[in-house]
Amino acid sequence: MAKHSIGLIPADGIGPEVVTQAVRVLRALAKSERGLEFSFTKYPWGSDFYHETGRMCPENFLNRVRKHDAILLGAVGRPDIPDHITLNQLLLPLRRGFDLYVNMRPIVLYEGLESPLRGYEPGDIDMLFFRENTEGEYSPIGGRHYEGHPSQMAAQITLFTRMGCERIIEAAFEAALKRKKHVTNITKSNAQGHTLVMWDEIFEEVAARPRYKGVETAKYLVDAAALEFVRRPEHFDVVVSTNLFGDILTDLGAAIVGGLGVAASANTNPKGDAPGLFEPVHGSAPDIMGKGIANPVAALISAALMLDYLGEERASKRLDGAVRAHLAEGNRTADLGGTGTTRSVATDVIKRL
Ligand code: GGG
Repeated sequence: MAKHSIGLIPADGIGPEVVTQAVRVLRALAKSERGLEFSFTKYPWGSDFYHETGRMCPENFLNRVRKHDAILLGAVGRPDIPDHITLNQLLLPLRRGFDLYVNMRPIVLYEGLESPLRGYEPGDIDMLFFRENTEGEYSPIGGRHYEGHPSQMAAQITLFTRMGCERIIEAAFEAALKRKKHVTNITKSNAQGHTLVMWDEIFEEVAARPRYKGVETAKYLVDAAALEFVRRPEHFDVVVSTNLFGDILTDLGAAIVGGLGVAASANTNPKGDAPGLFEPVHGSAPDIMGKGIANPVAALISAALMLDYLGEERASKRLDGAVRAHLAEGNRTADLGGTGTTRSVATDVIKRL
């Protein structure tokens, strides 16, 4: 137990609303958990900051937040600023700047929630997705040429390194050792015969290590994987994929377990010392911003992942349990069929801690 320094980047849209409630819940948890303490520092970065300064965050932003033990982020994006600016000036540089190569996203059909898939009961869908988070299709390498002219062109290099592939695949296998000893590899190596064939080869190499003896593997092309996520999601446990495929498949994963309101994520570097970054998978949802009805559950589960990362296993389990109890019995927000508000959901979770 220690005092944990948490950087808050609530950012845009419903981000500040869900982060405010997550902080309320964390403070309540600290009050009832002996020795658990937090200090929170809020950073006013995001789209308002962009309108004031021309940038989503200051140039030295990584140094400003490096001192924290972890960072809790809300959501990034606003309709009056192009999405490629908001994302490429804040969230992606944070992930890359701190080399947070693991984007771990649980996909769980919680008690009380209904899957749009027929015949699935709570617990039937329970995956842990490992999305590569620093390179691949999101590599910021490329440019535009003759912009605005009929002959204009654009190129964006999809860069995969041996180190990048190996370390995310290793992270997936390490998780599999603690779960059902099963890893599914998802690529598109029939079409992308250079990069993703290399990825597949590295997957096979890692799978063959004595340490992972007994871990079963499966392999899908991303199109077939999308089909199988809908047809038989129970066949997936630990899943590993590339940056872009992982981004898309985890939204599909969220859809089959109740929506983005419950989709949490952890961006970490298990081999480094930079702070982990925890964020709901959802975006800024400008259509419901300011109405007080955003679902804070994804932010709360992200906070539980953060506690686990900080070594606060007991507190993490308590928070996770309280959120699960809320989903099973409480008045959920409208996206999950209830009439609860962002604040009332957090209050209910606090009562159940
Ligand atoms: N909650 C973080 C957020 O705003 N995500 C929106 C988004 O577009 N994310 C893209 C990504 O995760 O790569």
